[in-house]
Amino acid sequence: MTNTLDTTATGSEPIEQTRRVVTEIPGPRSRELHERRLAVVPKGVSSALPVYIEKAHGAILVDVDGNQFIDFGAGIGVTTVGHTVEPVVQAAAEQLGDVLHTLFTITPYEEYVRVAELLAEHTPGDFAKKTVLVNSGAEAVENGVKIARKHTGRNGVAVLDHAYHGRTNLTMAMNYKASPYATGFGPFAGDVYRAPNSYPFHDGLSGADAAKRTITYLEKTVGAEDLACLVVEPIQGEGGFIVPADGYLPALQEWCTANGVVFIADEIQSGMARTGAYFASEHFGLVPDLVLSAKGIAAGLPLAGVTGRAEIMDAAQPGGLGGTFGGNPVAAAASIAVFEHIEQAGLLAEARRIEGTLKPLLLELQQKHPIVADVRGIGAMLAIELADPETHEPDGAAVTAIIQHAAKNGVLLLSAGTYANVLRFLPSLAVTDEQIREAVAIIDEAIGDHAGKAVLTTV
Ligand code: PLZ
Repeated sequence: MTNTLDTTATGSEPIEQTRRVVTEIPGPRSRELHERRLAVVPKGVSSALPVYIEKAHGAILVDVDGNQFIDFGAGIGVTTVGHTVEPVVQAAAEQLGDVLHTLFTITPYEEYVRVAELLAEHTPGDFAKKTVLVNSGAEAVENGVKIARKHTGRNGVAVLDHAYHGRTNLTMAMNYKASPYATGFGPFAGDVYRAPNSYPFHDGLSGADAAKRTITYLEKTVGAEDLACLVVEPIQGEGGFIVPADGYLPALQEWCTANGVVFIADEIQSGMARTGAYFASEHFGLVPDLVLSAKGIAAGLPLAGVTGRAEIMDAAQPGGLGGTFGGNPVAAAASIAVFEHIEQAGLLAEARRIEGTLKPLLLELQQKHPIVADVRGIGAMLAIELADPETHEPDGAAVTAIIQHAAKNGVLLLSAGTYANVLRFLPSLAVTDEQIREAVAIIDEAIGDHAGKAVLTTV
């Protein structure tokens, strides 16, 4: 099913939706650009695959050497609707010519209001909701915490093991992993408490038992009366696409509600159609007090939001929330088009199609290669964990080998997990079944090679 998607809005040549490797990876032009970059961009900003991208469309990235990659990363879950999808490009282009910026807190505009209406409509819960728009996921987390503190008059922020919430000062303190996100960057924000999570593959606990462990920990080490909020990712993203055991999240939400703790769902990676629902909270029957969204809500333009119960959102004093670029008109116009495109193109069903094709293939890989120790995820947010099948000792080297092999063969894959031993799949919803099958065949080959080498080195 090779197709060529329309790129009329960009005026560029259509990009054939196939992988094509025409040079070594990275190619000569990428290597040249990389040299220039090393002179002017600090080491702290690294790149997983230093091939320099010139164009993208649908599920395909085209680099400066003419190589085409099937993109299983979507910019870490941002171009969920596909790269440069025509109605989104069109909406942003039109907005560019109308008005680029006024600052909503000086002179407002309709696009911001419309995005707030759409988020109110599509986040779980049938009650009055309000939204503040900001620029990035971390900024949404920061604002969610600000609002929860103001509403409750409490300071404590609870997070879970293996969480990831961003790179700002407060969010560095909320992440599980110190390196590379926080090492050497202290002092860190106080009043952040990290509790055990539910990680079925490793803890083997039922949802009820895992929730009991989390709640007991928070009650003993902080006390509910000092907690403003509990921030959870319904499916943990950077932590390794960890799907909690059944009943875990509802039990946490119930405890929050009973104790006046604001329950915040960080849906920055799991949200916006990726899992076959607008927000992953729906799969667990959650109705969060606040939902944090970013990444996929504007298909690549910088936009993020905090959406929640009107009475909580209104706790902040006039002038207490804002920022120069938050809810920028072009990003907001793109976001409106994203919502419309999800409906018109039936993208929730596409996420389910992707699960229907990819998950059985991953389960086959597990049958064939014992190192594929766990297969998990929902919709187009799937992962395999590579570990010793008996001891569950993580095998990050296997993930690195697979990613390198895939890149050389025109498939962009990303790792995840506290031990970098999770291979995550978060393609755009434009990825075809054929592209999925090609990618899995390449992974299969890479695991075989890696396992072969592992055997040779131990002989
Ligand atoms: N919350 C759940 O996944 C961003 C990080 C990329 P920003 N995850 C990708 C990197 O290495 O910086 C993320 C997330 C969850 C918050 C964030 C933060 O979102 O838009 O990157 O600030």
